[in-house]
Amino acid sequence: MHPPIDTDDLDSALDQAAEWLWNARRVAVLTGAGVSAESGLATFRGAGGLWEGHRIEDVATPSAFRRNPTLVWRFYNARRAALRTAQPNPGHRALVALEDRFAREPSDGQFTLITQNVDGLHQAAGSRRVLELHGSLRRIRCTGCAYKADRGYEELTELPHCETCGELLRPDVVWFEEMLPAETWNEAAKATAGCQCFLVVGTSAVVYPAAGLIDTARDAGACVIEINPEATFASRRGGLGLRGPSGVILPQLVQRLSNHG
Ligand code: BJW
Ligand code: ZN
Repeated sequence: MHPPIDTDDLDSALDQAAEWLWNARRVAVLTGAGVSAESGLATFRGAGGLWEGHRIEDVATPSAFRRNPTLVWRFYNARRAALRTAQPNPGHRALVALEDRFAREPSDGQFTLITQNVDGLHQAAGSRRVLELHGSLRRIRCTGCAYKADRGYEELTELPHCETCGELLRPDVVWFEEMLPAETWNEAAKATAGCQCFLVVGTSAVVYPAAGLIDTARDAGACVIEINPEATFASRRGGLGLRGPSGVILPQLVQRLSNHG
């Protein structure tokens, strides 16, 4: 692992990051809400992170849903409504360009995009291999039977119920205290342990087990690059910090990489 690099010099940090990527064949990326901030979507924590005065921990748990499903559905319906018009930003598109580059390596090349986001904007931008750790706002599922469906971002009733069994429907996302989808998690852990370069983009890195992937990458000897306007818990674990919005920094990084060599 590389010692922490505290640099104000974005230019040389970008050169270093491009050099690491140039030498890598297998790359994995972990994204969080910050990558969609420039698409107009709110992040969960920090300034503007509260929804109508509620912390995410108060609306994204099974107990919150049992206590007040109408409140929880209001939160999710508002976010689903915002996604009807939200568009991918240059950060999402730069990750597509990175995938194009690494996934087409003749041998052994691999690019894995691991996201904590449920907004589908990576796929909308054109990313092909996306591992959604925390589910998707497009999908709903029944709390009483096996019904599950992709309903896109169509408007649902205030408190939607299952047409088959009559029980409450819920968003197919992962709340606190719930397990992540096992197969997706295993794939993410495997890609992280096998990568040579790991990018951490737009996440506060406080939510586990996703944040633990940063340690997995570091322990496996990967170069870790964080892209975030702020220092985070990920920064404390060392690696290279590229300070700035991902919609600006990621395209610059891709540009450096194509100029390299
Ligand atoms: C920009 C930017 C720009 C802004 N460009 N960047 C101790 C150890 C291990 C685990 C635990 C523990 N204590 C408790 C736990 C368990 C818990 C947990 O981690 N809690 C912590 C908060 C302490 N984890 C769980 O419960 C998980 N399950 C689990 O562990 O199962 C086992 C278990 C079973 C039974 C009992 C207990 C455990 C599940 C976690 C599920 C998280 N779900 C959510 C909601 C998903 C649905 C939804 O979207 O509504 O996932 S919570 C929320 O946080 C959401 C996000 O994916 C996740 C992470 O947030 P993210 O993406 O990092 O966003 P922010 O807002 O925090 O940060 C944004 C960043 O962007 C900031 O850094 C900005 O600076 C930056 N930024 N503009 C780039 N333009
Ligand atoms: Zn049902």
